[in-house]
Amino acid sequence: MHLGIIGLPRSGKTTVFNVLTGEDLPVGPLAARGLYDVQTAVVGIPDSRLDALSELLKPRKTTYAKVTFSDIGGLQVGSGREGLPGPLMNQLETMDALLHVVRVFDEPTAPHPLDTIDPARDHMTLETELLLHDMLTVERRLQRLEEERQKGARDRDLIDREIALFEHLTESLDRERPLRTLDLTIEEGQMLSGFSLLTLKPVLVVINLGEGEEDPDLDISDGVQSLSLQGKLEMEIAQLAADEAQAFLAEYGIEQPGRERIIHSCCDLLGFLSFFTFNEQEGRAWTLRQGSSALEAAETIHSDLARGFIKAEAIAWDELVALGGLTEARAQGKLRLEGKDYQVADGELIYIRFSV
Ligand SMILES: Nc1nc2c(ncn2[C@@H]2O[C@H](COP(=O)(O)OP(=O)(O)OP(=O)(O)O)[C@@H](O)[C@H]2O)c(=O)[nH]1
Ligand SMILES: [Mg+2]
Repeated sequence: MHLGIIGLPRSGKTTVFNVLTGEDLPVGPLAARGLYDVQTAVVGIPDSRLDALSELLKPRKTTYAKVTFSDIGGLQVGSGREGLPGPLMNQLETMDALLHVVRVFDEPTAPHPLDTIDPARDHMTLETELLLHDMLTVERRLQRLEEERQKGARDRDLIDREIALFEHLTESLDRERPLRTLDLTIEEGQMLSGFSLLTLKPVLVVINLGEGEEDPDLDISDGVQSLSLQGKLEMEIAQLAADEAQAFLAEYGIEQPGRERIIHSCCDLLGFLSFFTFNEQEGRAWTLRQGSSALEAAETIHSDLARGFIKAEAIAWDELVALGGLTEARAQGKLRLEGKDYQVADGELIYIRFSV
């Protein structure tokens, strides 16, 4: 899972990156290294269910599932109209989803690029740049397809179907509707996969509040989810030792760190679930697309497990904790035996039986 942090200049992208990763990248005016500077870090996904299982089963080590974040600077007013520069485009197109940071905080030492604080406007501004980028892409593709049709270059039917699809995209973009709001079929999604259409990507809007500031309750629709956090404050807390951080969070009345809220929202947004594996050495969490089978879970762990798959043993994490251990679960026949088509549920502990 790879998530790109985007936003207008000085919206707090690097601040949010630091919140998510616990890194200490410089923020503010001294931070700019170059327009298309990208910073990347891999972070463990906090999971209290895995913690509870490790507490019970006591493996030598516990390994969290991973998510990758990139701080992608360089988008600004006019980016989409002018066509995004190659290096920026290359970064954006590899992301599974985008975290769009929208500024609410006021900070005289970091002037807003549009002079005033207006989160709804900022959100639309960046979204419009992405829409313009997609319009250019779609227009170019349609021209190409028309040429191909005249030349009779490819299967006529295929060309006609692609033209119909791209015309459908044009209609949506003309109405300023991001492509993620369209109900595309799997086949249509596949036809579009090579085109780096940015408004097709899932988006989580992160509203960056100043300390003690109220959530402005933005009316953001267009298939987008949002959450708010006090970026600078949470960045400072994220850089403290765990027990100190805990104390500060309590003092500021923050129930759950922004890091956890954002990561969990991203998992939901992308339709990922977690399952767990345990042996004496290691307890480990893995992410998997919702609806995946036991065989796909095995594949995620190791291709050998998928190749030699026999059965999967499965139990919900909380059921195991309530039973008090694996021996108890086995004795009471609570480890279910499932075949390769079994749909893995969120929070299950899975043992793959295999032979290669
Ligand atoms: N008061 C306050 N200042 C903030 C907050 N978040 C960010 N800032 C400040 O705003 C400035 C810009 O923050 P950055 O995180 O560097 O923003 P950015 O989007 O990465 O900026 P560029 O990479 O230059 O586009 C810095 O001076 C931050 O300290 C906040 O929640 N409150
Ligand atoms: Mg930055």
